[in-house]
Amino acid sequence: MSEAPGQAAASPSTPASAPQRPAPPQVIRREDYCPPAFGIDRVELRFELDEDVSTVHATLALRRAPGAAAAAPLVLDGEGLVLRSVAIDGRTLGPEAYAQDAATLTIAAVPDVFELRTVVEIRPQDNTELTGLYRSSGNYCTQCEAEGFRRITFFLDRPDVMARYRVTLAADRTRYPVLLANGNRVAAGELPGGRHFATWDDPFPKPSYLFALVAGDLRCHAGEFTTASGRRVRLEIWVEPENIDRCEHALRSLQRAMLWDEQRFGREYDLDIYMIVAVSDFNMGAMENKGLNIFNAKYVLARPDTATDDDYEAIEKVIAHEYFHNWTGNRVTCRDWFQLTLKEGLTVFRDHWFSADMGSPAVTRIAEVLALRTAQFAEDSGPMAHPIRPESYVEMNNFYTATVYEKGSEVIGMLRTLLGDAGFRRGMDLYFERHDGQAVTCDDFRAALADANGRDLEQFGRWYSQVGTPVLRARTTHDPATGRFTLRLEQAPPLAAGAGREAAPLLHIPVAMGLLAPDGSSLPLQLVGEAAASPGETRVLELREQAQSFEFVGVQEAPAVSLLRGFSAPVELDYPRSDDELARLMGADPDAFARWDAGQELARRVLLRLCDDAVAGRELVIDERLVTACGRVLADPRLDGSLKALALTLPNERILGQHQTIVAVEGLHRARQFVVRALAEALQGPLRAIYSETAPRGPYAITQPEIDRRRLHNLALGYLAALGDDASVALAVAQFKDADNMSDSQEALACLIEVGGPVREAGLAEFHARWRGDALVLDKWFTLQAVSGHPDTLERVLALAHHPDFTLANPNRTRALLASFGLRNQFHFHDASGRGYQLLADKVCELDPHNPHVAARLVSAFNNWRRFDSGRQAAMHAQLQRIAGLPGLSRSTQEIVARALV
Ligand code: 0A1
Ligand code: ZN
Repeated sequence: MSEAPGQAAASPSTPASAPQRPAPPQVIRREDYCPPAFGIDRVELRFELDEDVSTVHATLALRRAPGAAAAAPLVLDGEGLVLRSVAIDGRTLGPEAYAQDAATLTIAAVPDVFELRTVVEIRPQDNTELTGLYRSSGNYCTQCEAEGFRRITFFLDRPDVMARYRVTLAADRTRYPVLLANGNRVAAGELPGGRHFATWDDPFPKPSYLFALVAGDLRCHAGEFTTASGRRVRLEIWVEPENIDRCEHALRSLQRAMLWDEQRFGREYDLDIYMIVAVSDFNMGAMENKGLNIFNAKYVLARPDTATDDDYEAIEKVIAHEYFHNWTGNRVTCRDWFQLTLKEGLTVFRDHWFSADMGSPAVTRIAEVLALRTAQFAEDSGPMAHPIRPESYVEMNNFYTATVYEKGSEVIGMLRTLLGDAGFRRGMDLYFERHDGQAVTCDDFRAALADANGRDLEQFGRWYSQVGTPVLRARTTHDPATGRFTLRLEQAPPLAAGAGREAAPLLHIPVAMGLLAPDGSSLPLQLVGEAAASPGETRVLELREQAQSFEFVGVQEAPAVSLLRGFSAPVELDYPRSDDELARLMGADPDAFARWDAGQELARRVLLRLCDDAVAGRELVIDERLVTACGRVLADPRLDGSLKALALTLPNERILGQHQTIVAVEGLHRARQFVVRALAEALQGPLRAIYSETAPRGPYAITQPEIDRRRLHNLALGYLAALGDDASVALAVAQFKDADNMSDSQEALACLIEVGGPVREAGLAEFHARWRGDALVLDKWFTLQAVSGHPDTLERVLALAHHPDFTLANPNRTRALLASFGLRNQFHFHDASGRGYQLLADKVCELDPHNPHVAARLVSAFNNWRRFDSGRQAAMHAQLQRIAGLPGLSRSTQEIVARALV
């Protein structure tokens, strides 16, 4: 995609029969589901790929579904297609036999069993929306989930229509030497006029959203995997020629994921070849097309000098996620799009488990919960709040959300907690046994888990309809005379207004907990009436009523309660405990997640109090307990570097804002900046010592101890640089100059940006000069500036939006600057002048006609506008109204804006 959307002439030359404008937005409801009237057994596609017009020949073997009305017409989905011919059983139909509108092709009279042939023309080079067939860096590629296949050919484009595909691609051999599609390659050869072809056959029936093709000038980094049953699978990572030296990590990640799925879930890969193609222009992270994954290059390419440790981890996770879809999504797919969490929640859950097994379970869990609290909790308390299985949508692409993915994964995690690892595995085995090759529902999944374990999961099923973040209230009483300790748990509806307070049915909530004695030791967990304590230091209480009391015996001294260990349920905890109790948990809880969480709660309290002080104009004074607690963490030999870095990273301003009725934008920023500086001053000695102790001792290595070391090293640098003294700034300058890897280089540059002045300008200029030709690294240059806390960030971002390297045509670049600014920089985006809002709205308006999916995601930055003061509310409201009034606004953006304005 070389054209900037602002200049692109996107409309294809359409003859009179082609649709001119899309149908008005229509709400699709879960309760209206009807099975398809026709099934498709086989699909044969032939693509003639050309620079101007590409032609798609489709042959579909159709049959009327049993029970469908005998006279029901055939209604196929199709958008933006120029229909050249349509034939049934070899006879070409005249225009009177069919009707085409903006979204469908209807053929009134069709036999029960027949062959349909259509020929359509499309113009992939003009496809800026990046769904359907489009071009990226001159290569052809596809993105069909959720409803992109209808932009390629007329079809029953819904996931419960599963068919076998045979696909032939024909294209110029010089420009497109590589021709790929799903399945196994069964033929290839030369064609006249310098063209060539390849035919691919996929033996597994699949829904159309899993269709993929790629044609281009690509290079392959290949490997192999031998399955548990001894089958050899060829693995191919396809990239643009200049990236061939950045594929090894992706390949190794894929091999690890394949082995893990065999070991954990007994699932083997089922084709002879597994291909991954990296493309530069992609709306999302990656796509699990059968045997031919298409990836945003960001989640494939890695070299030590270009990718950070976080990038390496993200690549491993996304590669695994797409691979795991082969069973959870492809072999067993969704009946309809309301069931999206059936494959996404479950596959995220599987990739989380994989990441925990590959690295540190505690670090992985903390990162997951942080992401959940930052993005999903915010979504759940705003206008886009929806259940993990939504009830309605206007544009399906708007429902690839943190709720469906991350909360969906938490719901599966609760099932694992309730059933135990062995029970969960039994349930998964039964799910695959029952439903392999089918398109099913979330209820089918839950039934398999319940049946395999003889468990009643009816009440648990309410999690699929529940909206908002439920509150778990905990209160305790202790009677030293009897040694009885009572924990009363109560569930309450979400705090957010409008999230269904009145009608909140009771949920089934697993609460993992433990008790700590004053000396920090774990207490036995024995309830009244039990013969003995439960094994281990953690037990899972099941809250099913509105309130339940759990009475523990043998508790002589008041314990500290460790609640929601491992974050056993996606709830907001309301448990007013003392700072001392938190400090005890922080120092001694055997559950590393709970230890971190206690520290975060302590820091949050301190920060919120300081925010109040800042707003009231009182002097800010650091709480010594926080300093002591942080000092202890730094000195704790039991904690690895990654855990220390996480523990010493203060809650971000967005999470803090969620704990205020009206977000105090300036107060939070001031408080957080103050605490960072105060901690840096108080802990200067240990921080300097740690910085030098953790200095690199050899060349870069991507091993866990090295990652841990770098994280602590960079955390120390971040604190020291906040002091702004010459010695600390010199450390950042030196690290930036000497770094042999992107983690150290990026962190040093981030510090220089905060420091500002000549060191910032020099660092930015050097980084830009070095990486201007590398899109993924240049994205980092934009992001680092967009998320900065430096006072002139807004001015910078406004200027960067006009930088020659900025373009809205590339989703990664758009996100690097604008989504980073709008969603991650609360202080500067919400600048009281409203200029941040103006910028974002301008860009949404500019982008919407070209890529409505990315525009809709950007506009979500305004979703929580009601949480801010009246001045900011008015400014955001005005921008939302301006966007809503834009003539021809896309269905995607319109849906988000309309919900925000309700
Ligand atoms: N199924 C993919 C996510 C995805 C969804 C839509 C896309 O394009 C509009 C692309 C990817 C996954 O979960 O990885
Ligand atoms: Zn997925």
